[in-house]
Amino acid sequence: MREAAGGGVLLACALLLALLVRRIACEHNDTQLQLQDELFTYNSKDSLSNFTEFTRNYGYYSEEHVVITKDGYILFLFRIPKGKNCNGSVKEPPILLMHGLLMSADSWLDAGPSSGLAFLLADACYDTWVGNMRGNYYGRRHVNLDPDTDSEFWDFNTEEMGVYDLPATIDYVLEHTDSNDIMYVGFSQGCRLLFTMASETSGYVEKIRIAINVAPAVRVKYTRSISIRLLTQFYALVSPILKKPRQLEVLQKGGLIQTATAFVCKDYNLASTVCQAILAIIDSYDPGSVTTDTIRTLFGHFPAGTSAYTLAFYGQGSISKKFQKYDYGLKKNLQLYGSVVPPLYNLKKSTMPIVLIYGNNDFLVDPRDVRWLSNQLPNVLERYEVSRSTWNHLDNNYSQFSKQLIFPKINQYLSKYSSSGNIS
Ligand SMILES: *[C@@H]1O[C@H](CO)[C@@H](O)[C@H](O)[C@H]1NC(C)=O
Ligand SMILES: *[C@@H]1O[C@H](CO)[C@@H](O)[C@H](O)[C@H]1NC(C)=O
Ligand SMILES: *[C@@H]1O[C@H](CO)[C@@H](O)[C@H](O)[C@H]1NC(C)=O
Ligand SMILES: CC(=O)N[C@H]1CO[C@H](CO)[C@@H](O)[C@@H]1O
Repeated sequence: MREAAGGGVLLACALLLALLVRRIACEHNDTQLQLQDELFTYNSKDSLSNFTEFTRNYGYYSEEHVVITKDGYILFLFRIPKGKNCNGSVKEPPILLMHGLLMSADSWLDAGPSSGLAFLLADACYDTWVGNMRGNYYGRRHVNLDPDTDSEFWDFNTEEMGVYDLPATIDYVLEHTDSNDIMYVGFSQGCRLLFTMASETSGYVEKIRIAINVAPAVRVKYTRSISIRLLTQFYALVSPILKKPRQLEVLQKGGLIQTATAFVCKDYNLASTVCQAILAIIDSYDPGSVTTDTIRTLFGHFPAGTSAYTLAFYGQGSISKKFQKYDYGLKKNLQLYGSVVPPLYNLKKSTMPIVLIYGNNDFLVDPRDVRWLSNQLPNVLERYEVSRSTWNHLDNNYSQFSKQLIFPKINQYLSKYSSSGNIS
């Protein structure tokens, strides 16, 4: 059984890498592209409801807002002003949720009304805003760049998300709610952006009353997931030679991983073994936590797309073992930073109250990196380890936001830092 799973892992891994390499190598081959496009269309039919449809399907009222960043990116921002099961008055200040790498606002709904964190928070009477970063399917527009034809659109990594997208989103929420600050809940990359923003901008730390960081992907020195190391380091290596928009946009919805998954599961008759294995190679294995049906759901919203440079940035981080700025190579580093080596981000500037939540068995965000982060930050209220020994990173999709394990801890701090508003 173990060996079969091991074989599946290798097969899946080889397939994903082969497809990735082939995609880049065959970019000029029109026949190849047409073939891929057919596969994409096939998968797109299976894609799930968008945020608005999802919430409304379950009887929740939600709103669609549009944020435009200083550098012209157009991002959808969603809001559930008050949950279906909220009896009392809406609390203040508003909450902003920020998704992880290759995810979107939908990841906060995927587990459904009984465990999706956006639903749980809205039902606990928080004014819940759910953001999106440039590059995913809700952030794939620009005032004058076309993501399909302009390579420049994809010229970003998490630095730009932290410097432009997050501040624009926060300012939008503050303006529309007439608040002075927000409460922030980030998952994985969502936390990285928060610390990037604090380091690289001024005036925003004061706008965060408290920040809850779930599985923060900040320093990634100890990331144990071999597939993620391979994938991100592969992009760190090839990113300088990528030029076309189709090469620079990676892992988009209806894209490569989804195609590969459907392909493997359908044609090799190994659905449960291999699909489970794909999850297991991305993360550690948490038996019984994610069912085959759940896997199909998960791959409907994930991956949601980003830029090659964003993946490359994580690859650089796992090589440099530091939380530092993007490495553009000697010449451009000197120009941009005035030094050959990219400077470190300044975590000491994140002076807002911080809670860190992490899993012991997380192969993407290792507990050792979370402990290191905790020691760098000046204002950590609590570092909380989820009490399930096999808890991993992708449990976060479905299990992490579950009522019993994560929500009570998040709600404990949010309710302490909020007050009952006068809107009923
Ligand atoms: C393009 O791809 C097709 C299908 O895979 C293949 O038969 C053909 O030889 C390729 N052409 C070139 C120029 O690589
Ligand atoms: C979500 O779907 C609805 C109905 O199909 C559509 O009107 C709306 O524009 C979509 N929203 C987004 C953000 O894609
Ligand atoms: C709302 O009221 C119902 C029925 O009175 C109760 O069961 C539920 O726990 C209440 N919810 C909250 C969030 O207070
Ligand atoms: C949709 C889905 O698969 N939800 C899962 C979320 O996590 C809980 C707890 O592990 C599962 O029971 C649900 O099935």
